[in-house]
Amino acid sequence: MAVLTASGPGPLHAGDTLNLRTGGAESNVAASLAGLGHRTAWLGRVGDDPFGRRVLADLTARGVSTDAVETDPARPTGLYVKEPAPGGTRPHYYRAGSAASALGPAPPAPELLGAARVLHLTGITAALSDSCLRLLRALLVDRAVTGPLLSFDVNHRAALWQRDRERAADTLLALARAADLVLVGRDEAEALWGTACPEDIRRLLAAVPRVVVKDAEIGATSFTPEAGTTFVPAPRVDVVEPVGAGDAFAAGYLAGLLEDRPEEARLRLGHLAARAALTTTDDVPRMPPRARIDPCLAPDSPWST
Ligand code: KDG
Repeated sequence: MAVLTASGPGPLHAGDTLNLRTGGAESNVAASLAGLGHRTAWLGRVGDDPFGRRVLADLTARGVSTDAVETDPARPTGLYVKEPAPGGTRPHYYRAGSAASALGPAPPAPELLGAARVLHLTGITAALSDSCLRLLRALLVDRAVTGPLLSFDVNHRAALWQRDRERAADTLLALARAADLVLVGRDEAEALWGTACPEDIRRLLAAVPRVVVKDAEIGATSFTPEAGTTFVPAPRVDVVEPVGAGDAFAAGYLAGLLEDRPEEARLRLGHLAARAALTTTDDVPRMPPRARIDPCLAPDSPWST
């Protein structure tokens, strides 16, 4: 989707200038993973319009394959506007009836996934339309594609669920429980399911083999079959804007997983990628070069080189 970000502080109605960028949780993850040196593709839909062309150009420039993206001549590219708000930003969505909302319900053809090792999905897509939700159910619950590890970031966006917390909670829990890897914020687990303790969240997700619970500036806890429980505190960072940090964390963690690194290094890579996102108003940060971050992946190593 396209993102318009106010270029200064203060409410949108009082401003003059908006910066045009690209956002959207799944494509953010793909772009950051590409920035960390991995081969990625985004399977999405855009309109045949300037915003759609910009999204495709930005993702291509970041090294993400957009070969499988569909351009819809009849629907516009999804758009959201970020308004500065106390303690963060307030999103204004213009995506009802967007090209992306017409994704699904049929799963992607197997050849589009090729030999992908990870398929990353998020709860945002589930909230976009009935066909999107059916697509996510087909992929996660019915396992319509076999091969890739199914990674699911809960990514609860209350505004996209018309603030119907109960529907969001039930739907997102059922999807999460069907995934191979779940990433979830402690705050969103509390808001959705009334469960804030990482061990309780892990129990709630029942049979999911890999669970990562993120707790903002405190740190992240993972539960995996190989390493059991692993906690890595977050590095200190002067936050410019939090939007996109969760996606960057997911990209870092997935990079560590794809590189078969020890669990602590996966979480560290997640934190380092998230730190890059926290220091920019863009939803997708530029990833620091691997030569700078790889020395920080060993246990107890400093967070900067
Ligand atoms: O995680 C960042 C995303 O939330 C942002 O880029 C846009 O997908 C988006 C959304 O719906 O909020």
